[in-house]
Amino acid sequence: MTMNNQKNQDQLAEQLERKGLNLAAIKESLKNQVIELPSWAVGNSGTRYGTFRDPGAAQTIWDKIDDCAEIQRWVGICPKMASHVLWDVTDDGKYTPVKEYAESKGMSIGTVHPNTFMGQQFRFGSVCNPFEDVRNSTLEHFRDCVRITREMGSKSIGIWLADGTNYPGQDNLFERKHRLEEGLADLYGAMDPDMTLFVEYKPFEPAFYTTDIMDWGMSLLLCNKLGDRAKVLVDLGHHLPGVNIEQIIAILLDEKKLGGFHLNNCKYADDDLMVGSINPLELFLIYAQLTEKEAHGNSDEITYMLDQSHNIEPSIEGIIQSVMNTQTAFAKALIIDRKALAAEQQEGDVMMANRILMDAYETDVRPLLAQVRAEMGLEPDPLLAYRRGGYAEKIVKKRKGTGTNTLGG
Ligand code: AFD
Ligand code: MN
Ligand code: MN
Repeated sequence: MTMNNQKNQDQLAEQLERKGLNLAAIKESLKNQVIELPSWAVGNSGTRYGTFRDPGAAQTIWDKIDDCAEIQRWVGICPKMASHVLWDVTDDGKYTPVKEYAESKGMSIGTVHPNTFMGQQFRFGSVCNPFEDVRNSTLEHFRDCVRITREMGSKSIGIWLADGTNYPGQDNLFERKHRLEEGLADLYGAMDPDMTLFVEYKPFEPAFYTTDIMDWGMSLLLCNKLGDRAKVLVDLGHHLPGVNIEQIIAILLDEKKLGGFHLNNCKYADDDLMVGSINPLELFLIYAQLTEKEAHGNSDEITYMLDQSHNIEPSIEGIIQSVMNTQTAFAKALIIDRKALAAEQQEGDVMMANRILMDAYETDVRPLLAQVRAEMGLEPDPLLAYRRGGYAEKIVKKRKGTGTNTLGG
């Protein structure tokens, strides 16, 4: 560490000591942060208007593991890849080789996501579908996902249902709720005893009149009915404009029913942009709840995943920047002067309480993060280091012409 850096570190340590905070403990928290990388984000992805294909984009689950391992090489806090079963299929339907290949690359498989929205049979939904044969085929898929989760060595299943209706009168809403509860109970009962189910919610899209799991309240209702190993999954892009997400986080944490996050950012709807790129203050305020001492009870059991769609930026670069943005929000939340904040809250001094919180948000934590990365044996700027590493050029050559990896067309 250079003299100047050491001086900065000492100054920072003193500032933090005055707040009753410990620099070494903060650095430890930052080193222990874990974010699962989404297998479905490293390949080509697009919108319903089309996909801009990048040469070299991952095609197979093996490519995806390679790309995630490359990201992990530079960021150091993403040792797991979350999988989406129907986008990560193997030729022989066996997944133990996937676990072994991931391990050979220093990775492991994180949360496994069933896929109940791509098949033609899901026109009117999956478990909420009015036709029993579709509901039954969905339950079969769920059971296969439990097997895949087990073979991949994962302990968590993340379920997002696109189920819903488009028109008033289309279906009986009471019956849809009953089908939903029965279907999820079947999945929950099929899980191994050491598996956890994350139940994701979303207000609309692809259904536009009702979505069967439309908000955090419905997800919490279902999780409470299912049992201790069912928890709410909060996708940051799944809230109508203006919803206070950090308040939802505080409630779910207090109920010990926050299972995890799909991290992304949005401006208007489920835009799946880089987390922290549009509204970094919101991300900081979410981490400010996650790092409340009362939350510590189960905040280390929470699963953080990116869930993003990189349509115009190179996927790997978008993911690396997203990880860095999440580290920034977490670091800023860790340096909040909690003692002084609590005192001003008890005094009812609105101005000073807000100022103390915003003081942490306004702090430049890049030197702290650079130091943490240095102590982890990593470059201070993972994105620039990745660019210098030459991986992007390598995969273009290696994957040229495979699958849909052709420019334009
Ligand atoms: C879409 C859905 C939801 C889901 C993700 C991966 O909106 O967020 O988690 O696809 O299946 O973004
Ligand atoms: Mn999601
Ligand atoms: Mn989404």
